[in-house]
Amino acid sequence: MVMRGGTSKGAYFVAGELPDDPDERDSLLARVMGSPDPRQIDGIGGAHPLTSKVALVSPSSDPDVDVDYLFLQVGVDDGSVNDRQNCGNLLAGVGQFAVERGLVAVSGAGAEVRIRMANSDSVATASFPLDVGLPVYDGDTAISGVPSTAAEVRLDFEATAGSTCGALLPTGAVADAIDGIEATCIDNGMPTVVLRAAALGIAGAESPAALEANELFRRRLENIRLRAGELMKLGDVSTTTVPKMTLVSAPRAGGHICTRTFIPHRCHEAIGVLGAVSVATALRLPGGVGAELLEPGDDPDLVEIEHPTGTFIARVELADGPTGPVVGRSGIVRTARKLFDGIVFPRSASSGDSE
Ligand code: NQM
Repeated sequence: MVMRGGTSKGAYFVAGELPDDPDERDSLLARVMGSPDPRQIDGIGGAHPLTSKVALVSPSSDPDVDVDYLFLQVGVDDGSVNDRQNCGNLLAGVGQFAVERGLVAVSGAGAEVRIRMANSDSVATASFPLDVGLPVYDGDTAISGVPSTAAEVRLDFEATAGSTCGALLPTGAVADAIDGIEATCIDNGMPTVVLRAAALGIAGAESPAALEANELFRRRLENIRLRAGELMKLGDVSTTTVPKMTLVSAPRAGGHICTRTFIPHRCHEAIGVLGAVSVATALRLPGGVGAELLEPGDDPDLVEIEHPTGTFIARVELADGPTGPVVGRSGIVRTARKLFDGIVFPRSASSGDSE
């Protein structure tokens, strides 16, 4: 099934219907998407990291959750298939997909599906409306970056702090100097490096295309990322899609902070879900890089993040811990839609390279 999940789009499969062998499975998924090829012309991928995604969903053996969800990022240009990150946007469609495929039993006017995000071994609950046992996709909820409205999907996260790196602040500090630039390296569901846009000589509200065209800036950002990956205990991140890089500046459009995020080589048209939760957390920590640029609203737990196509509201609850703030629950609102359900015809594994 092809679904839009939040501001991303991907192919959702019942995990057991794909080959067990990970190499065979990954080769198949790359061919399904049409990778490697910058246009993904021979597959169903959309020629951008945000539309070259896969969700594998299976019934869970853990009685505390309903389904397991493994996210796989398929590299557009290189055909790599990577499980080193989560995706909170595709997560927005996992509950509905599980209902459509009969993986969970539901009844009544709404479903609450508990989902284990296998990439980080953390749990999210997706709540969405039902009609006669099937998901309702139509609705009047708007999210920035999607031109049409749809039914609300609420996602509530548990224990996301340090889910990939082992600690909320994997370097042990709230701020580090990397290549002479101050950064907060954080993992509240997505390993992310938060930097002040001005420290890198940019305004911070440039278009994704303008930022991607700035070669010097991108090289500098990548050097910082490679170093941050080591400091965040992720090792050599030259071929992985984490950490993400978020540049922050003062808000311009009525939000609380302005962002531009690299995921990590393309500039996001919006911001990722767990990426947004991680950025909001960094900005609320005393000493977090860019915290002084945050112009909070009445409820300090709600951070309205400006991005290239609008704003994203992340709810992050912090509490006082023995050695400083500890992260409580977090949550966000998304929408998702079933776009297509059918049979995909990947090119065969033996099909040659024409160049
Ligand atoms: O951060 C893109 C997206 C994402 C990830 C990325 C996401 C998240 O927008 O949870 O949703 O950062 O590669 O789908």
